[in-house]
Amino acid sequence: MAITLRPGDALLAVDVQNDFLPGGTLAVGGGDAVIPALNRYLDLATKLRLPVYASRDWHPREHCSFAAQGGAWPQHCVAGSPGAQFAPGLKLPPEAIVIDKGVDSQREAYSAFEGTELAALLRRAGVRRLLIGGLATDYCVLNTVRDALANGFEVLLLCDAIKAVNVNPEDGAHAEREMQRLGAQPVTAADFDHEPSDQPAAH
Ligand code: VGL
Ligand code: ZN
Repeated sequence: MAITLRPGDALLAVDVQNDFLPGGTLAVGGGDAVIPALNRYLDLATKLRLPVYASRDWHPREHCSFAAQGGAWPQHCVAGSPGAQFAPGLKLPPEAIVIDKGVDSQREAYSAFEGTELAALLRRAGVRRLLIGGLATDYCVLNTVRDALANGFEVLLLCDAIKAVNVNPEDGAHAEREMQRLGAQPVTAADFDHEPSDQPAAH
């Protein structure tokens, strides 16, 4: 099933931040594998002049999701801290649009759409279909995909560019099934008929 990218497509990289990578405070096992995978899609998006969005978890120091506040997670992605920076190896283009989420200390926000301008920005840019990858499959990717579909966007789930936390061992697998059930199309790089070396489509 060859997929041809076209105007109206955009790439969304979810929370590829140091704290979610090996060595970080909320490390996703093998999470660094999403970086080269996403870089291939970033390359393709840049070559085809498709817009790129990158969300980041951007919490105040006393966010409600942190254990010290009675939440479920160790402190992570404190706004402005090194752990909140995008992975240095992620080749985001300079024109990538950054979406901060989880900025309200009293609210959890797994989805990149929650409490952000993302849906409005996408509509304004004429985006109809989103290629979504990043971290973590069972939290922020799942909730972002759910909201993307609920907002009327088509979703191509980049299965080779996501990784799960797996608090329970099957969480990632369940999340992938749930996203498909909701209408996301699971894809990998081999499904695209462009190679990163391709020229932009003829105008
Ligand atoms: C995430 C747990 C807490 C995520 C964010 O980006 O998936 N997970 N905050
Ligand atoms: Zn968080």
